[in-house]
This record gives sequence, structure tokens and C-alpha cells, in this order.
Amino acid sequence: MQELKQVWPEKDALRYREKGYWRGETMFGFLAQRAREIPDRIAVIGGEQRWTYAGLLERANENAARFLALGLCPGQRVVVQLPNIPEFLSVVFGLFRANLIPVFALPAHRVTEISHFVEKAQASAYVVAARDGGFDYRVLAREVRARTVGLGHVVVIGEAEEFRALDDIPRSEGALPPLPSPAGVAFLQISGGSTGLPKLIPRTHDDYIYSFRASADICGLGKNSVFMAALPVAHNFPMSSPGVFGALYAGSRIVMCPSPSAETAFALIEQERVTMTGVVPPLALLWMQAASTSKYDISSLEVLLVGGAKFSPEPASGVRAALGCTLQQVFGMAEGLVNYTRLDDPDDIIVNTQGRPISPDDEVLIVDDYGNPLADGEPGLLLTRGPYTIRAYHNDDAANARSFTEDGYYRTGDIVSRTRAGYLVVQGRAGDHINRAGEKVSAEEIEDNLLAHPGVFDAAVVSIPDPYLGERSCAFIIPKGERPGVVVLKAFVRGRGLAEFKVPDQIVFVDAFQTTAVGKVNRKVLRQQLRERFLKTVPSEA
Ligand code: OOB
Repeated sequence: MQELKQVWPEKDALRYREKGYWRGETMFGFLAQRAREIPDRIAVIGGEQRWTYAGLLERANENAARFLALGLCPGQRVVVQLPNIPEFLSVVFGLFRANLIPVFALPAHRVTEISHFVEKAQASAYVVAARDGGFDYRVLAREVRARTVGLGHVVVIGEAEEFRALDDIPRSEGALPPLPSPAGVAFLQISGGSTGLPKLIPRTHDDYIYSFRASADICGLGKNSVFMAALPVAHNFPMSSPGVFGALYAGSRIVMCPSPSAETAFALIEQERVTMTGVVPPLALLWMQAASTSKYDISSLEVLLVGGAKFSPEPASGVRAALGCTLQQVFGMAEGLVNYTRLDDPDDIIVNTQGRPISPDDEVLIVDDYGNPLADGEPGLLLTRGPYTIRAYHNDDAANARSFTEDGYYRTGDIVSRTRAGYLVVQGRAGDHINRAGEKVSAEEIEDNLLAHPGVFDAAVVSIPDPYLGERSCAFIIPKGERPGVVVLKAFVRGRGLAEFKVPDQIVFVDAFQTTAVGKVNRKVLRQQLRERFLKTVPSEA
């Protein structure tokens, strides 16, 4: 089994410890601590369930004993694909207690992505909910099983059919293993991914706990806060910015929202007196629209975090009037660096910037294409390193060579400018990915899938500005012989087992792509040309 590691140079690690960023806490350890301090306070609410801190800890301990009873050994990886239900936490903290390594998949992922995670992480088990949002995850589990090797166990929350129901696994009588080293890898997150399939991001206890402890502080979470997870909780934003982990660290109450629709979310905000939640920009727009006619009382909401994609100043300036709360912009990435506008910042900063880094030791460089640092105000490529930004992906030498500089900076691929006060303003992306309502789609991955169709000679996928999604995907296709139908091509991509958000929103047929002087197709230039041509010729609602 490939070793899991995330290593900072010794002098940096020493500094991060000396400055109190890395405190030697572990994921399970901090929850156990909270359960001792505030055992009877409610930790999480979802559906009919309301679990106290002591109750959550007890369920996590029980689940640890169940995972060990399956024969899983410390260090083994377990892909977790669960919706926003309290069991997400009892499973994940159960894995932490058993020294097993969760790999966080999103509910939207399908056989191609899940099989990729299983293989890259060499996972031994896969945890799913039986059904969610009309989709049967047991069917998916069967497909994943058929495609991969080494996946010994499928564990189901709910009706398991031929798999193991979590609640029916007899608990191991043996002692639980000692808690892991805080410097060790706690779990694998997944990247937004600008080339190919998502990459695996090893995060350590020390670094991740620092990021959400500091986030909880910056966002003002405390024991009387009620944090609602409206986006899929496995994503880094609702997980740790400040997210459910930040909320548990602060001793707050978590409300698991099963769907981000305004109807469901507003009803829960009223019912549970939610004080804080986070959304992507398109959802913020929907909620702002819905609030004017909503029958629910959402006056408990104090802070709305918006991030994952650029929130334009125009709607940003309307958040308070529409929803009666303070906007906090978040610009973060699963690889590390997270920026926030501060709650007491003047409106001008809250509306026009994407915030400043969490840590005084987040190093931010803005450089031109040749790596030369740029002056404040000039847009350039954002590079970063710091106490919670990774130095390497798991098991991916090619991506590591591309994504990190020799001195350990992560190349974010984002184009930003910095104000004199140190706030970042996101201007766009250097890479070819589509940020579709916060879901990141790799152009290359979709092209590869389209090229597998016998009727496709060549394909180029680009992002097109979209008034609702921020960006949508458009595939330009040179057909091989007779044109395949648009519906057929979309169904083909879907049928290859990809998350629905990766199916091209639009398909345009062309006769040829422009080539370079030596007859090669430069995909970067091509995508730029196609994007420009599209914007000139097709109205934006097309
Ligand atoms: C968050 O994480 P990922 O890993 O899904 O995506 C990271 C990328 C960034 O590199 C940037 O391209 C984009 O998402 N992004 C934003 C943004 N927040 C993220 N672009 C413009 N404005 C923003 N506010 O998306 C994520 C992780 C933690 C907290 C928040 C978001």
C-alpha cells in the first residue's frame, strides 16, 4: 500500500508549531474533548435526529469498532460518499477513531470518478447511503466493484441488499488503536481538478485543524451559533470554511440541510434558528430572489458565506437588503489557502474583494507568466504556500511537477490582483477549467470522453459566461462523417459514468480547428479562439 504523507520542510514545520498554528490536536481528539466539555449540547441535527456531543462521540466510537470488525487495519483508505445527514459525521469520526483514512467523494460523483478514487487511493472500503436524491448508490457500488480491484467492503447506511448495513456489523470487542500522530495524514480531499480526473489531496490533522479553528474564529462561530450545511458537506467549503468541522471545534450546533433549494433551506433556517451558512454564487442569487416572497422567517441568519466561484459586486452589494445578514466572501481551495473578508470590514471590501488569507504565515505571490512578481493591483498568477497548504498531491508525480514550484509554492491556476491592504480580487483562471456554479470541470477530461465517441473526430471544450451558473461548458466538435445528435452525445458522456455536472451544457459543430504554423492544434489557443468566436456570434442566452 502506497504510503500517505504530507511533508513541510523541517524549519517551516518548526515555525508553524512555535507560532501555535499546529497544536498537536487530532480530528478525533478534538471531538472527544468537546464531548467532555459540553456533552449535553446538541452537536448535529438532521431529519428526525438530534445528537448531542456525547451522542455523536458514542456513535463514532461504535462505528470505529464496526469498521475494525470488518478486518480493516489502521492506515487503510475508505471512500466515503454520503449526503448531508448526521451519519456523515458519525462515520467520518468513526473512521478517524479507527485510524482509517476517509477519501471524500461528492454525492454527484459516478462510476468513473469513484473508481478513480478507489484505485488512486488503493481503497479497501466504500461507504454509501442506500439512496439519496432519487439515486440508488448500491447500483453505483456494484459498478465500482466490477471495475476495480481490492475494494473488499461496501458499507451502506440503510437497506444494504447484498452489502453490509453499517448498523448490523457486530462491533469488535478488541481495543481501539491509539490515536494517530497529529503530523500524519488524516484524510484525502479531492481537487477541483483542471486537468483530467480529480487529484487526491492529503491533509494532516495539524494543518487542517488549524485551517478550521482559525476559520471558526474569523467567522465568529461560538457555542450559541447554529451552522447549516447547505452545500454537499464532503466539499472543502462546507466542511472546513468554517464548515461542519469548524462548527464542532467551536462547540456550535450543526444543521444538515438535505437540499440547497430556498424552500428547504429557509424552512430549516426558521425552524432551527440558523445563524450562519455558506453557498455558491448562483445559490446566493436564487435565495436573494426567493426571500422577497418567502413565507419563512429567516431573521436569525447573521452571516452568509459566499464562495467557490466569483461573486460579482452587483449582487454582493444586495445581500443585506435581500437576506438581512452580513455577507462574508470566501475564496478557498481544497489544496489549502483560504481567504475571507472580515465581518467588520467596510462594505467596499466585502463587496469588491474575495478576502485576505487566514494566516499571517500564508505566503502569497502574484507573478507574471515568467514567474516575476507583480506590483499590487496588477493581475497575475497566484502562487501560495503556508501552514495549511499542501506541498504535494497523493500518488501523482506528473501533477506534482506541474502544480508546485521547486520552493514549494502551490500554483493555484487562479489569476488575481492584490489590494494594498492585502485583499485578493479574483480575475479569472489561467487553466482550462470550467467553474460551473462552483463545481470545477476539467476541459481535458470532457474532451477525452467525447473523443471516445465514434462520431467525434476532434473536440474542444471551453467555458462560456453564464448569467446564472457563472460559467457553463460548451463543446466544439468536428464530426467524423455524419453528425451525431446533440442529445445522443450528451447521453454518451453521461453513460460513461461521469458526474452530471460534467455533461456539456452546449454542443456546437464546426468543420475544422485552426492549426499552428506547423499544423499542430494548440489547445490553449484553440479554446481561447473558440470562446471568443462563440461570444461574438451567439447571444449569451443561447
Ligand atoms: C473551493 O475549493 P475547490 O478546491 O473546489 O476549488 C478551488 C478553486 C479556486 O482555485 C478558484 O478557482 C475557485 O475555486 N474559487 C473562487 C472562489 N472560491 C473558489 N473563484 C472566485 N471567487 C471565489 N470566492 O471552491 C473552496 C474551498 C474552500 C472554501 C471556499 C471554496
